[in-house]
Amino acid sequence: MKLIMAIINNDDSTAVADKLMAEGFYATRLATTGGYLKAGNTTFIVGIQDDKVDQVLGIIKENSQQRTQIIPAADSSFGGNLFSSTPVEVKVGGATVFVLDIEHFEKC
Ligand code: 2BA
Repeated sequence: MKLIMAIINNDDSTAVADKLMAEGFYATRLATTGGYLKAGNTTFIVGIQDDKVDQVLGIIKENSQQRTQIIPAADSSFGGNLFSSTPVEVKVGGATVFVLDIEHFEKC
């Protein structure tokens, strides 16, 4: 069994959740915050059998877009150490995905 942890842009999270539910997967959505931009994102945790990993990754990829985000000039609130005289462009996403082995699973 595997646990997929996928960090997804908030704007894509409803589409990802809807598709996961439609294809019969259980998923939990956590409201999370990126360490660098300090902006909200959504982390999905999905427990699945090994042979379903590709299907779930496909859903995440199909519904997560890469975006360009502009960080305003001289705004130290983004990343804490970022001081720039011109706005900085950062590419965010589609999704950041971790696939972990599950040692034990049960519902008690
Ligand atoms: P943030 O940490 O807010 O990062 C937003 C975007 O800023 C990143 O997009 C990346 O393009 C850039 N970025 C992040 N850290 C940077 C750094 N130290 N120097 C330069 N640029 C940096 P993504 O890579 O698509 O990441 C989107 C979100 O996924 C991240 O939001 C974070 O919440 C999560 N994430 C990404 N990689 C991770 C990792 N290795 N471990 C845990 N969370 C991760």
